Amino acid sequence: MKVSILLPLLALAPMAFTGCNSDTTARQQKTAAQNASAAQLTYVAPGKLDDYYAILSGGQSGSVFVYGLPSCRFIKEIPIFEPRAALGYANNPGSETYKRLAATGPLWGDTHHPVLSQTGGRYDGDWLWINDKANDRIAKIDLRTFEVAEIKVVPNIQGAHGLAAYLPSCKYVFVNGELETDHAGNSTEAEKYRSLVAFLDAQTLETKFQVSFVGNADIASSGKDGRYVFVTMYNTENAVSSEGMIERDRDAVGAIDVPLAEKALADGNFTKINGVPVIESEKVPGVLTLIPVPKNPHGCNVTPDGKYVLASGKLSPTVTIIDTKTLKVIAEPEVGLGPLHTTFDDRGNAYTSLFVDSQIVKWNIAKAIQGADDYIVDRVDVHYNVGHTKAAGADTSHPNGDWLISLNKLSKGMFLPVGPAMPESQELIDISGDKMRVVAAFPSLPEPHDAVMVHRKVLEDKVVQTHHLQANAVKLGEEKVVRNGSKVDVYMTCIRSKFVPEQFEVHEGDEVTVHLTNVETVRDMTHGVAFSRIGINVGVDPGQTVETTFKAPNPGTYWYYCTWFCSALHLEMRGRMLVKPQGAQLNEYLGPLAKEDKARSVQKESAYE
Ligand code: K7E
Ligand code: CUA
Ligand code: CA
Repeated sequence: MKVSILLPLLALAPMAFTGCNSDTTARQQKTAAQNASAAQLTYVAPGKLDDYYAILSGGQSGSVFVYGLPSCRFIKEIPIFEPRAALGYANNPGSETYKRLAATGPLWGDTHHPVLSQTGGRYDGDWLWINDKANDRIAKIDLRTFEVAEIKVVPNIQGAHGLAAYLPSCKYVFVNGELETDHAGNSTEAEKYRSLVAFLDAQTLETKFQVSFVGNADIASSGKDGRYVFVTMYNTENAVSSEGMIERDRDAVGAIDVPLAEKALADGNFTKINGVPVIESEKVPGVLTLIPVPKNPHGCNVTPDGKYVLASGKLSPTVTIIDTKTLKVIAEPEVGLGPLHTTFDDRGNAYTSLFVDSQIVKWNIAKAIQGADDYIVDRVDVHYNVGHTKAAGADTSHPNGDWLISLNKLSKGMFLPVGPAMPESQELIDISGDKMRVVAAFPSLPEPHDAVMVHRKVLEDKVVQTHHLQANAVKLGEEKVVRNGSKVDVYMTCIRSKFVPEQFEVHEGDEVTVHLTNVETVRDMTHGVAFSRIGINVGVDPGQTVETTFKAPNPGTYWYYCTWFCSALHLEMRGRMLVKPQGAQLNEYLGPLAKEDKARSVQKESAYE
């Protein structure tokens, strides 16, 4: 039966295609040529370095991801708000990283907006800030080491969302409270709800002051001249239901006059709430100007020249262009369905992500302001449902104008199926010509919201090869075991391929703190130490000192071993913690195993004969 149905179809098939055969071949050839040239653009030979660092927020992974562009190679995850045992980050209650994180809240976070420090309108490669929307924390990452340098809680706020650096000085980073509460009285009455924008010292992350108002603040962007910062507000209704939040036809962009807020602060024109000066917008006229824009705006982006702030319409197919000096709306060009975020090149063009259309639309800002018909320059399909989009250097006054990434919410069938949940998808788009061109797609862990792209040249000389030795570093030859009642401190070093001490003795139930310094002086020689059956692992980079504390378990032998494959003797890089019963006699640690001990610890050769 099958054969009789299939045969006529097969017979017809060649005929059906004869008519367009040459067309198909031409098209296939063209596609192949296009693919080959796209592949060439992203090809970075083994051993060669990418031009850009792309730093993607990790969303509910609580971290940030570093990729190399244009190769789209994954390079590093920087854990921030979530422990990562492999990297020895915040997974041991005795470690400094754990104590710092746990002191600020839960061991999980939701990172959205990576922000790079700038000097003179350019990225300077010093600091990266990122928010935790879920637990109202801001972290600062030192780009010399790509490690967390500081984490602080922002008081009074809930839903710490939009984050930006106050330009041009970068003396503050400011963060928007997206979720409204009665932060002054802690009541549950919605009529009393307000939101805040918090200004933090960019270095210490202490909250210096906050501006409070009715409504909410979503995405943030700074003017370039030290006057206003801008926030989009989608809930000017101050509603508590999604229907209520879309009641008004227009919501607002809020412009905060920072020098005026500083003056209010100096004049004592504020209320202190939980130790933070809070300036109520109603009491300081001009500190917050509301500029009406179509309902429920989302993205908020200041153009590289600082002249305009663009509010992406989200529920409106428009982007609102606002003059950053007069705070007047000067144009409202239509761009497509579901505009979320806008980014820039160095030639006066804006690129807006269209969530509903699954497109990036390129449009010319000057033409849109003039009301010219041809302000839309190009559109390109992305896969699928793009959130943020970001071009290289786009948050500075000097965008690079060559690459753009599209951070897509859904990947559907883009990658090998690995179950119902698919990875998030980023697409790399060449924006160097008139036409945009998608040249690559790469997956990532959930769920990058935003990204920053910084040229390699800004960072490559800043990144250190080894950690600078800290005051608490254990020096080679100064290893020791210090006992104080039931507290035992083990000062340990490691270098290929040995831990010193290679053994130490404790009593059952002792509180053991291991201070471990990696005394290597060459880059990349990371060691780790795992304590068998105790659930402890730490990673320790060259020059770094880490600490970990645990309770000594039941009597017995507990090996500790290196977890980073560091040399041919990596497996031999291990030592013993000898746990003895309470009250048992303990041998003092007298330095590396003496010759006689070593001899004793090795079986007689005859045993193998
Ligand atoms: Cu648009 Cu948190 Cu930046 Cu996500 S927000 S997309
Ligand atoms: Cu040290 Cu492996
Ligand atoms: Ca609204």
